[in-house]
Amino acid sequence: MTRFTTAAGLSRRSALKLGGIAGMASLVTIHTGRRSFASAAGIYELAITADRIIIDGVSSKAIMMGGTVPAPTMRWREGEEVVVHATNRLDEPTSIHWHGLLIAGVMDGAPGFNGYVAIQPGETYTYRFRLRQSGTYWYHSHSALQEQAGMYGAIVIDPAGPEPVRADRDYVVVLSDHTAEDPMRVMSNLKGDAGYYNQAQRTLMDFVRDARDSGFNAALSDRLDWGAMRMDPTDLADVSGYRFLVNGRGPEDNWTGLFTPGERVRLRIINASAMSIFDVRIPGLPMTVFAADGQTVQPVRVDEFRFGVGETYDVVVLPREDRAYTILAEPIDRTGHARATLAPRPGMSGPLPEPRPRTLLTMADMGMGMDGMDHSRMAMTGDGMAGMDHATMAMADTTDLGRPLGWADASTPPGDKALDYADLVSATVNGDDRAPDHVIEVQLTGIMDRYMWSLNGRPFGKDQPIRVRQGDRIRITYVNTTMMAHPMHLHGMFVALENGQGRRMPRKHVVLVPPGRTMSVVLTASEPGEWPFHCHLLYHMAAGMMTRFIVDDQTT
Ligand SMILES: [Cu+2]
Repeated sequence: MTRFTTAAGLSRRSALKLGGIAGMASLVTIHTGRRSFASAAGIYELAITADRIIIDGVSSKAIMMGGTVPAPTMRWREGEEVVVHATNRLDEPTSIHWHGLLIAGVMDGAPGFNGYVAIQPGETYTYRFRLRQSGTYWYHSHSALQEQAGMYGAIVIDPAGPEPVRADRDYVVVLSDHTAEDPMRVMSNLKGDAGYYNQAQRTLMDFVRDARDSGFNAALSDRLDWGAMRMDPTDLADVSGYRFLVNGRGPEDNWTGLFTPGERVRLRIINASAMSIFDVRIPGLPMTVFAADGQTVQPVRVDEFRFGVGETYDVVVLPREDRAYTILAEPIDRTGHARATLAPRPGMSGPLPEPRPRTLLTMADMGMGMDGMDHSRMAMTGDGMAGMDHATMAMADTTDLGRPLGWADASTPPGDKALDYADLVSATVNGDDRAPDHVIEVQLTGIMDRYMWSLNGRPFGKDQPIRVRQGDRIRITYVNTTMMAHPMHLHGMFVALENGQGRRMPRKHVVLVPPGRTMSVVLTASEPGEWPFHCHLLYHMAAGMMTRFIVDDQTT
């Protein structure tokens, strides 16, 4: 019997070798005696267990699929039929959702939707589906807060035809956030006091400094505005105290992917965190993005990108030097970092850049900017600012305080290129280019201090499901009325992001909608069913930021 280590971190060659072993042997397994994960010719046995993991030398509780965090990488081939027997060894119901896969509703794995029922303790559920796509995806629990506790893993589907890019190495890079706290406890802390984890609240000293820099009235007015909305201008993320992981390893564990200088290295970067929006870069190594959410896009060379929970990017990098490079992912609230290394030999580590500053959100992030062109809160400070040149003030404010202003400001150095949604151009022409029959406005709503999150003001359970007919062409317009970004995820179908790319709009399963902004997507309602439609920030979804997207079957 062959020991199976998670394929996250295997070079393409080893993965291929492993695939060969899996093909010959009837079974590969880990955790001898426990059989948490086993596979034989397209049939997988996956046990869900409560266990402990060690991160940076510290042990904490976890919920696992297949005995590891992240769960074993599923390496499949387009066109293949896959069978997964998932056995619940927890003392609570569980589920596995195949994020981004185009499969029948009952196989999608979201309890309460499409006739799928959660897997009860001791039970086994058999998933069976044929793969009609290729690319990088992931899978995770859709029950309670189990995803936060470690129930996530990568899916790699090799195309039936040629790969979009050639690569000598192929690594999965699963980013996640880990808390030693019980996720249910985190939720109750948030419910009790939504600012519980906000350790960077603006203080009286900030006020005094603002008053010194921009005048007492301006500072006071700004302060009053924020107070009136009962929000805090640093609320970029609402849970902190996280340790950020790459392939289940902490920054000190330093997951390492090996390369030989001059090789082309493919990284399948997955944001599998519960709550963290990351800025990702590899200092000294530009990345060529060629797939977004598993879908091939025209190559775009970037120095960094920001991505929301649930999104994936495939990039290729060409490390030429005989040295270690650091893969760095900083959450936007800058409460830490995930770090991994690409190196020619094991045991190396690259330079670790200084942490970037935390940005200060602005009134524009509340959708109250002037003409949508000025990201500075100075533009909205009211009476004290009458008659002043707002643009000048904004500039002065930014440079004087030396602090990034506005959600979009990732502190990207001048001359560096950060990926923008507008850069994503589908490699193939969109199949359906009909104008939308219906426009559905979805307001992203919340009352931060009570930790109530909802869509169109209605939390899940009191929601008004969205109902369309199969074949309909739909535009969804997201209106984010909150000061947080929400990664919006529709199950069952891809949406095309209206990013100005005409018939080459990128197809996505998650769209990150910035605070205070409006964004739209179009889709063809091709898959009948009752699909979950929700914010992919786990605690937002749990608090009610979800609804049903019902596609009525027109064939019956
Ligand atoms: Cu949200």
